[in-house]
Amino acid sequence: MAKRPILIHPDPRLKAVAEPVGAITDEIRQLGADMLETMYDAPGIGLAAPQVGVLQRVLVMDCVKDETQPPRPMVLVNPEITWSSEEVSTYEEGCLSIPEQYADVERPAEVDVRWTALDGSEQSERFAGLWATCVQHEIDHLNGRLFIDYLKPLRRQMITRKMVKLKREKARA
Ligand code: K1U
Ligand code: ZN
Repeated sequence: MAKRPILIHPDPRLKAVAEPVGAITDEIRQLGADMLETMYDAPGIGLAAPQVGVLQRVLVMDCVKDETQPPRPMVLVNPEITWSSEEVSTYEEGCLSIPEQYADVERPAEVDVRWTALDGSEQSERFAGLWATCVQHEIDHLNGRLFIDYLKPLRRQMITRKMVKLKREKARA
């Protein structure tokens, strides 16, 4: 396993629509393992392949927050939302590609998701709570959408300016 660098907004790769994965290869299994290591190290509860510069439809997540519970690392290939609840919930979201910026985002409270697992099997599950918020945030990444795209233009611009400044400072350091 290897940690991969996380892209910081703005970056054209974070605005691109990722390509479906054709087959589960060793390269995809390696990508999943590297993404989990990168996510746990950050630390984060999710990560999508475009955030590490790979424009393929792969995401990882583990939303187990209670440290007395065992971790649940998940790798979802070609995930698709097949049902969304009418009920919505609001969560103060963050993003590893937009460090230290948080905002309330309203999304369906529950979603059904279908995906391919790393053993090639087809899976589906209903997600609720933080898992539902996270899987929708990560699928948005696969479609080139960031949580700040749900905000009013002025707030989005302010956050983007802060990120441009942060990237400039990081490049100088
Ligand atoms: O996709 C990402 O950028 C990861 C992001 C996922 C996410 C967070 C909140 C709501 C929806 C999706 C993060 O993991 S940000 C970091 C974070 O939330 C966290 C970090 C440490 C402990 C607990 C949470
Ligand atoms: Zn994110």
